[in-house]
Amino acid sequence: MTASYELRGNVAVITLNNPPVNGLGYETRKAAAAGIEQAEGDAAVVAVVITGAGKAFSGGADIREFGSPLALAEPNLLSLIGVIEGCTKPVIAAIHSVGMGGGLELALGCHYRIAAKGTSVALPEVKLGLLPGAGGTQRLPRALGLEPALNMIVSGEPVPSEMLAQIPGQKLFDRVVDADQLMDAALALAAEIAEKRPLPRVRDLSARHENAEAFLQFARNMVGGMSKNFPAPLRCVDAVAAATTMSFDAGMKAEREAFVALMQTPECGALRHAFFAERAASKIADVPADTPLRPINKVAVIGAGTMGGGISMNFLNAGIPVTMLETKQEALDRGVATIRKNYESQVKRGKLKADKYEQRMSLLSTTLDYADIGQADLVIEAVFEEIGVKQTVFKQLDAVMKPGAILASNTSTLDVNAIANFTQRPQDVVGMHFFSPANVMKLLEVVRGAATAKDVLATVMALAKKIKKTAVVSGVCDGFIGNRMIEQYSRQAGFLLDEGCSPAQVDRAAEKFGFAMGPFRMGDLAGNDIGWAIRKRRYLEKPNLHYSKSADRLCELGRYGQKTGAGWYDYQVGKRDAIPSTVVADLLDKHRAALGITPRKISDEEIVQRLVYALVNEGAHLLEEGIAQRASDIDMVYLAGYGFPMWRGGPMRYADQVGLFNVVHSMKRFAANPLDDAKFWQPAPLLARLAAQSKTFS
Ligand code: T1G
Repeated sequence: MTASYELRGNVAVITLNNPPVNGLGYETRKAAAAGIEQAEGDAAVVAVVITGAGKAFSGGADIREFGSPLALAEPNLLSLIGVIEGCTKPVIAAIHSVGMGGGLELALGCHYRIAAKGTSVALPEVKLGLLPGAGGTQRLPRALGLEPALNMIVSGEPVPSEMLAQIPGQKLFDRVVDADQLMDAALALAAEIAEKRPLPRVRDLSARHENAEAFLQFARNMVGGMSKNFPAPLRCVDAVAAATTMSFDAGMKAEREAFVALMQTPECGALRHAFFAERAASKIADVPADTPLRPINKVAVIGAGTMGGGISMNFLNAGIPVTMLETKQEALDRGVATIRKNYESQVKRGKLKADKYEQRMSLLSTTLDYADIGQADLVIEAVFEEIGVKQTVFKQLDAVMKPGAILASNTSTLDVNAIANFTQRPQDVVGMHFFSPANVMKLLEVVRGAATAKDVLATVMALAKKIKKTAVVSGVCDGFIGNRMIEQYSRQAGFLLDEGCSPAQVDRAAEKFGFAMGPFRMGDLAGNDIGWAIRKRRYLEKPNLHYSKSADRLCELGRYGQKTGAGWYDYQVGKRDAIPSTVVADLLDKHRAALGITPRKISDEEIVQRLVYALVNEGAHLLEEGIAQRASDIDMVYLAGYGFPMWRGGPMRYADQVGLFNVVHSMKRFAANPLDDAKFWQPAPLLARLAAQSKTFS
């Protein structure tokens, strides 16, 4: 939790030690500052090396301290860096693995920097709704040059140290060495420069660019266009611009003001919430973090359709061999051709190198014979969404798969317990619900059956990280977390049409709120027939759960959406622009007349509240039923899988910000609407309880 101090000959070595990533928390900052002072006071010490224990040099400021007095307690990060930079003896940063955020800023305050090859270097503060607040916007442009520094600060993306070391004229790294040589190289450098004066300080350099003003104006235009709901990126540009127009101290002042202002923004709070939500989601309350994992070296995918192909690509991308199985050769050929086409378009767009494409395709094999997949460590079924078909497939899998293989279903709504019971090994069965397009969407719902073994869960959660998915555990219910909530959202969208809204009005309100796509444009994209099939099932299962019939009327006309050239909107051939449709307007007029409804004007505020609070109320039920482990998991599902605006942190976080008392109060109004669903708008007991106690979900 601190930093250690030791002497290696006449060099003092300070090792940051605050697992898991040496976040620069108060105790660590205090110990590091004390180490510098100790080195200064020891006449035998000629130089100082700062390095990090464990898996990182430093992952930056300790985000867990944000919002607490510790974050700014002295020595705060700025003061610590000032102590380092002001040290009368040379201080060398020996950076390995990860040097991010405040960790990189601390290194920039050192007089010399050595990095191990492959070290990931970044200033990711912008991803938390911030900007580097400990001198990064002033020192990095001076060390690296204006353009590469601005790109790093505005993108927040990590860059390998050896790539940065190749930038002509850069002063970021004095040396880049093999990881196992890092400390020796740092000690050797210390001996080399021990007596060298004046001590080189990044703050004394100037931020180089042949036409800074023009470049910065271009950057402002680009960044402004891409970050309309995020204040931080443009503030990053302003702060970096100060490095070219102001003195170092004036630039530092400007940076500090911007940092403190951004820290207060709701966007920063939401992005920090999302950061921790994503990491919390990977934890399963009753599955120990050190649960042994089953090795996954070979994967089989049953079904080479849109989902099967997309699922396969995730594993190919991670370097894991896949065997795709189908019932007919032409289905296999089609599936392989689609995967090839996807990769080729990535190569064309420069997103994938040609040799990587070939390497991935070489990992793909196909078969029509179940006997060929028996040795796979994991098999994922992605066949037609009908329980009878699943039964046939899982009985065959049970017969051929080796003992210990994980049997996963990509079902989006069917009962994973029922599927598990088609086999003699229900403990090896789990749901892995990918979202279409499966090779693009980050969300993966990991559906835990009653019998699913803990090591199966731990293995799938670790595998999800390897294939770059955001995995969230769901219990078994119809629709799991995401689709169960979206069903209530869609019901409200239908009622709004009945009561007088047009599809475009509802979509505009939802998209103004920040959804990537409103419910009707999304329906036209995904296919309105999918919802139609679910409603038909619902009418049989729950006859007293009423829906607007407008969507059924639409589907009866064959208006399934983009795939049929018309849906809630009209589409021109080959175009995806949603054009308001007179056919749909007439359909809705007739539909309302048949119901005896006089259309009324509905405000955007009511539209958004009914759509979002429907998610919140259903989410509260999911928490109570134990289907979702925590409210932030539900937020993660909606941020990663349903286009909920990131800067609002997710539906449950948004409800907390609005105030649960206010949410419940609005729900009372909706319950009084005879055309809505009074029963649905009864607040879930958990929501009612929290609201009454002025508490929040988180
Ligand atoms: N502070 C505290 N905890 C952190 C942390 C941090 N900066 N970064 C990660 N963790 C925790 C994380 O919550 C998880 O905890 C564990 O470490 C492993 O994380 C003034 C103000 C460093 C690349 O934004 O990008 O400096 O769940 O699963 O995949 O300018 O974590 O295990 O209990 O992600 O190996 C800027 C954010 C801070 C870096 C490691 N720094 N972290 O990835 O592990 S703001 C960041 C990451 C700042 C200054 C400003 C990654 C990683 P738990 P993990 P990983």
